[in-house]
Amino acid sequence: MDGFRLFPQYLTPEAQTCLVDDLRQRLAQSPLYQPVTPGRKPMSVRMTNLGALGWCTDTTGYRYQPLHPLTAQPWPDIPTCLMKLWADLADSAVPPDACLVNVYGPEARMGLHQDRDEADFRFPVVSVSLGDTGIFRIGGLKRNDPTQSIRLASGDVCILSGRARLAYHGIDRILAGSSRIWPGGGRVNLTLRRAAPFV
Ligand code: MD6
Ligand code: FE
Repeated sequence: MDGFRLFPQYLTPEAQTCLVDDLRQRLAQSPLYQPVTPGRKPMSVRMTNLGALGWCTDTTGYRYQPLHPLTAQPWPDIPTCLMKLWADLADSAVPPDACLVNVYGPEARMGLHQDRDEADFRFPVVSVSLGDTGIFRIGGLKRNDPTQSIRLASGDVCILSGRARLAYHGIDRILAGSSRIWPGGGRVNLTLRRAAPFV
């Protein structure tokens, strides 16, 4: 689909290790938690955020908010290397203000969804994968459009922009044990976004 871009192995093994160390420090300040959907279902991924705004879900709905729901503290900063990655790849002079961190254990998955809680869909979503490979599925603008399946391995970056910005996508499953970079195993996905309007 037009506007979907994949950059396999964009991050070198050294850059991945550096980012993992960076994330572990930030996650110590901003703990992962298990979110629930507005339909009261616990999600199988654990989540936290970095940046001025974080994407949250609970029984009252989806939203971006400035504070961690459990600690009531501001989210940690987005690492410099991710700000640079956005500057290099996102084709946007406006910086991201939100980075959703999703952590997948061996049984975790993410249902087909659109990312549509941001103010302005002219800004892309940039995704960075670390750790175990995820089987990513991407379709079209309607839930029932045909989909294609793509493996996202550690160090891969993908972008949803333009016509693909509102494409349905999700993670069918994780190939547990396919990477050793995340301590204890698992998959980490970071999605950089511009959540607030740019005025
Ligand atoms: C994941 N990714 O890779 C889930 N969203 O774990 C996403 O939901 C996603 O990869 C927007 C843009 C790119 C993505
Ligand atoms: Fe998404």
